[in-house]
Amino acid sequence: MSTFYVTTPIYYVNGEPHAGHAYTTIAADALARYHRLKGDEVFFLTGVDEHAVNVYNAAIEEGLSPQAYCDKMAPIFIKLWERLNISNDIFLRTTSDMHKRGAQKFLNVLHANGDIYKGAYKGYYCASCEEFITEKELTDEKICPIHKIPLQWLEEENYFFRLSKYQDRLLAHIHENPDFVYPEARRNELLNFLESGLQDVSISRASLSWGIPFPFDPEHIIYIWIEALSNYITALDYETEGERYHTFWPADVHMMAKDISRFHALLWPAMLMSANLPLPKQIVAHGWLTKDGEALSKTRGIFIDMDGDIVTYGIDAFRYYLLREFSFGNDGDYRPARLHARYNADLANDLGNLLNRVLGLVNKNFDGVPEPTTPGEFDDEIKQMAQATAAKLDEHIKAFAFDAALETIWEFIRRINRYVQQTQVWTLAKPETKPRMGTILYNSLEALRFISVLISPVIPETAEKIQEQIGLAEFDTVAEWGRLPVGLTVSKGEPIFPRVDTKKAQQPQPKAAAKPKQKQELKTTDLVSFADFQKLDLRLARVLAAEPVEGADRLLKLQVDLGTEKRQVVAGIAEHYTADALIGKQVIVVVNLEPATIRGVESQGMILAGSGDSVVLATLEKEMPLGTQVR
Ligand code: ME8
Repeated sequence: MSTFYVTTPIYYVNGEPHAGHAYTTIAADALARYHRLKGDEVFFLTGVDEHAVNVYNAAIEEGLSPQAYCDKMAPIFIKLWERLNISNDIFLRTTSDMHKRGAQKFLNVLHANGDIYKGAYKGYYCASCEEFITEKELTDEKICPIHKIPLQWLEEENYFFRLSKYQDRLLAHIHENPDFVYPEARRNELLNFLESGLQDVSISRASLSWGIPFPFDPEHIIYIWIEALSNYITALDYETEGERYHTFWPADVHMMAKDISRFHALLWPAMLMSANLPLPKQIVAHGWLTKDGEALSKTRGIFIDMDGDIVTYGIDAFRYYLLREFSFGNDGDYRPARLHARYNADLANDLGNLLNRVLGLVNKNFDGVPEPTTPGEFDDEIKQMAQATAAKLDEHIKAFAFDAALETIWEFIRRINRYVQQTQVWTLAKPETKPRMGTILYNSLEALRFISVLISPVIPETAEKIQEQIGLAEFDTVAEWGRLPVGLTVSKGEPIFPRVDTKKAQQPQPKAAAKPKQKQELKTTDLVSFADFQKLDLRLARVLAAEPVEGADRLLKLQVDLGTEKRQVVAGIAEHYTADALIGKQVIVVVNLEPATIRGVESQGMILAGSGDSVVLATLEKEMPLGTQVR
């Protein structure tokens, strides 16, 4: 049996997943389902990337520990994937022990093979890309070209990975394996980049504590990209090199958007070369899903109302629209009006009406699926077209052309509609033509069964509904003509895509009601020692000045006076306090927290507050001198 291992990126948990993440995950899901249909043994990975600086900062903004924040966010991704019918075999969290142990083992191997050394690094860093920006990309404003946020200047002693050593082997690999990077545009971009020369990359951070420690120097944590990329093998339990690892590595397809193809097509293969492991077979990068021409972004707050569209049109229509409308390698603008049009034309009209019409005729004239006793005009053509459609579909899926794949299936659907029309089957109920009528209806039902198999990777729920309605008790996954048993009782046929009228679709979606915050349970496990508690240095301070943080609705930048010194602190309280209302207040500050840069603004501490449905600042019952220690 062939195997097929497909992955999505593991997504940062610094915000909730949006339609861009859904797009990659649905495409990978369609691939995984397609390969299962073909009989391959499939392993489909998705998951979350938790040790990032942007995740740490988001946790601080919410006043949670990074781990507690990740524990809150990971289930949001899991729930969305369940809702979207994603058939992943694993949901990898990088805070899991399996991943941590695997990542450390991998680093040990690179070290043992002589590809890690110590050096000093200086440069501008984007906390959202988690990458140093090269001289070439740096603008005068020192703004990240992708996220449009201020870059941070970083200077520290780091470990480096000898990426430059692999330049020639990478070039050779990409030249010798034309399908390694898909599509061609990305491949050319990478070749250009490679030809301009690769530099070694810094792979450790000494200034951070949120991450996986270096196995041979616990003062440093592993740079997020090195750690994150290794997830593709740690998820197979690389640490113990068990059966799953031997069955599925190397991966068949790493899927992602073009933003991160360079990490996957250069850094990751070089790391694998260093470890003497086989390389993934294909790095597949799709374009950006945009809204009014701008890429969706958690960092920049550009979203699509995916939830509203799913409520109006259903999961399958949403999945169908994403894969049918956009050409995989190119950018595509998400337009609710196009989703509406495709829903009515392709799903409700072409497919839904065909099913209804055929079931109606069967119910009116026969007792279940009729026998195909009387071949006639068009029958052979239809049968041949069914097989040809399956073959073309295979070609398109191999080329990641989901739009062409669906168009091919829809040509067949429209052909069956024409067959019903051309044969005027509804006029054949007279005794002398009834056997022919039965044959045409059998062929139409068999075509619908055949279609349901072909569409099942993209719209699995619809595929099942179709087979249920034509009377099959169990889903038949085989795309071979003539498998539909005669005599099955067909259902009356509920519309599988009820019409959504234009007015309803155009109404603005009601905003989801704010979810009441869940009461946090008191923790009686994970106790901390008194000594640990004493490590916290809490001090009384007074707010001297406060102002909003540009581009962050929830944040305020405060200047506080601790008696002996003044500090700047960023607090996620702007929805509950105006800047003016804070000035002069006494507050309690955690003063020995690692500094963090939140939305480009440095925060040198954290303010304590009660946090539930609202947020209320903590203070002492009476005023005391600034700098007083709070215990
Ligand atoms: O980059 N259009 O995580 P991330 C299409 N943790 N796809 C989009 C998109 C858009 N507008 N926005 C996001 C990371 N995506 C790292 C990955 S992997 C070892 C580590 C999808 O949360 C797309 O797949 O920023 C893109 O590559 C990915 O989300 C980036 O997710």
